[in-house]
Amino acid sequence: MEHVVTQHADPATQHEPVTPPSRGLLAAVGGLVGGVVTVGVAEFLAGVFLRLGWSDGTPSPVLAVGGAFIDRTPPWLKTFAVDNFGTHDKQVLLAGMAVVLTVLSLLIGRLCRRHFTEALVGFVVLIAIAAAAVTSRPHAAAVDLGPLLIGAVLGLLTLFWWRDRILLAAGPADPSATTRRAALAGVGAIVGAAVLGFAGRAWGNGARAVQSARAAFVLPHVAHPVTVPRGASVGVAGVTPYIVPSGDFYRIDTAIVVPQVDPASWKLRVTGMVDHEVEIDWETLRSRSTQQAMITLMCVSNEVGGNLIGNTIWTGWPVRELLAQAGVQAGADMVLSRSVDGFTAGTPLPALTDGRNALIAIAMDGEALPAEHGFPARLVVPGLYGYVSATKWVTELKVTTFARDAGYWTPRGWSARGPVKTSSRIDVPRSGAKVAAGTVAVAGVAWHQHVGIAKVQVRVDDGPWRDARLGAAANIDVWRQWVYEWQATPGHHTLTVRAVDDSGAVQIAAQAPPAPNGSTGYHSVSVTVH
Ligand SMILES: Nc1nc2c(c(=O)[nH]1)N[C@H]1C(S)=C(S)[C@@H](COP(=O)(O)O)O[C@H]1N2
Ligand SMILES: [Mo]
Repeated sequence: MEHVVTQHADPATQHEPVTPPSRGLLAAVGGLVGGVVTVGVAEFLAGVFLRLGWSDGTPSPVLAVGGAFIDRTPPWLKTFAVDNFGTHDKQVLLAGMAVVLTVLSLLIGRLCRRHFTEALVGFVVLIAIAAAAVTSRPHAAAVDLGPLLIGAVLGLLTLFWWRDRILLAAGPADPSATTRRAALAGVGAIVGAAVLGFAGRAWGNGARAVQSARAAFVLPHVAHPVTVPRGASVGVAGVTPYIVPSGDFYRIDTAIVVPQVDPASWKLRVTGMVDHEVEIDWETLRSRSTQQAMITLMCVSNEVGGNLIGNTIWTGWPVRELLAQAGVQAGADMVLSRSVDGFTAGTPLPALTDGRNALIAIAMDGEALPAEHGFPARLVVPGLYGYVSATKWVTELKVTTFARDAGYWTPRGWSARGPVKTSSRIDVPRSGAKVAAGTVAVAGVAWHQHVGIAKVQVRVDDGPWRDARLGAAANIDVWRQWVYEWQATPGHHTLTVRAVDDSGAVQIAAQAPPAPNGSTGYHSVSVTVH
């Protein structure tokens, strides 16, 4: 109290430009301005570099750091992210990066006041980390560093300018004028740089060209159209639709932003242990894509009872025909498929050549692949988890061996081979549901792709296993719906499901997590009957 009174009473202190605490804040804000200018300019230029075709890599420092982080994600963290954020894992990562960058920028700004050299060192260290990430991305070249370095220079100039013009501005008559000026300059720079960054990103990813290419897509004439068999659906509300609409189809990949691949420049090359390399373009693939197949695709990260699985009708060209054209050499046992974004999957060669419907797919559910599901082309192989087979935005098939090469997830703790396991899921009633006593339809799906489902059984509490009624199956590569008419009695009950596949093998009862080669265990739900 006394202090304040003194201040008001003394005309000298009244002219102090800005009081110390607000100076600290002003310094921190300067760091934020410098950070946003750096990132905004770099992101804008990254878009320009991509659009002008100067870069094939990841010139965006934000996407490069995010991508490098994802590539170093251990299995437990991947499982955690998928379980908690599902398909929003990328947005969560980007939001996390924004928070970390904001905090670091504020800290660097704060240092600018009394420890300018240390602030500059901190800034340079961050730029070096981003540079390392940019140069580690697929197809990286020195030119990819351009946007980051130019952004860094402008960011540095911003820090100097802020220090000289705002922080050290000699005591003006009106302290609030400095603050006003700082606020205006700061907000202006932040908004301007952010708008620039987003504009560059939008322009650079070429989404519009790809959207119009998708819109112009016409399904090729299919020799034998595939349809849903009568009775595939058991007709119970709440059961996952037999054909999952593309908009609801689960999405899993390592791409922070969905790759926008223009079919006009897309190519698929067959390389490695082949008699002659083959390269096909979009028109060739389109004209060959006359085969349809219904295939249930599934992620190895699916937990018991999880929903990282979907069934649809794919249109494409059998991989074996393209491989035959290239001439696979003796000794090869794997095809390493590669995506524009550097992702790879190692698929056992027999799965691609043994006559099953392994496709280079260009359409799902009768329409061009959505961008997030691999437009313009992806692989789908019945009987294998997606991580070893279903490469989206595919651009290369390298014929090789398991001894020499490994797919993306193998060095990250997942099995080199990923055949799917017999599984079943209860869709209704949901766990925790309250149902009325009497007849209750317990229903869901069961699958063992490329083997087929022979039987599904339901157990109430510790009672005997009872056979469920199965919906029709289109083929052995797809799931089956099932329903069990339960005579529910009042009280709390646990319902458990298990499946038996067409080889007679009963689903594995022991609980196992997704890593390294797919979860096992029976799915149960608890319900209350009143
Ligand atoms: N390019 C690319 N393709 C990919 C992946 C990826 O990370 N990148 N993930 C694979 C995995 S783990 C799965 S389960 C399937 C999922 O395909 P979907 O997103 O169309 O459902 O894609 C596969 N293809
Ligand atoms: Mo997956």
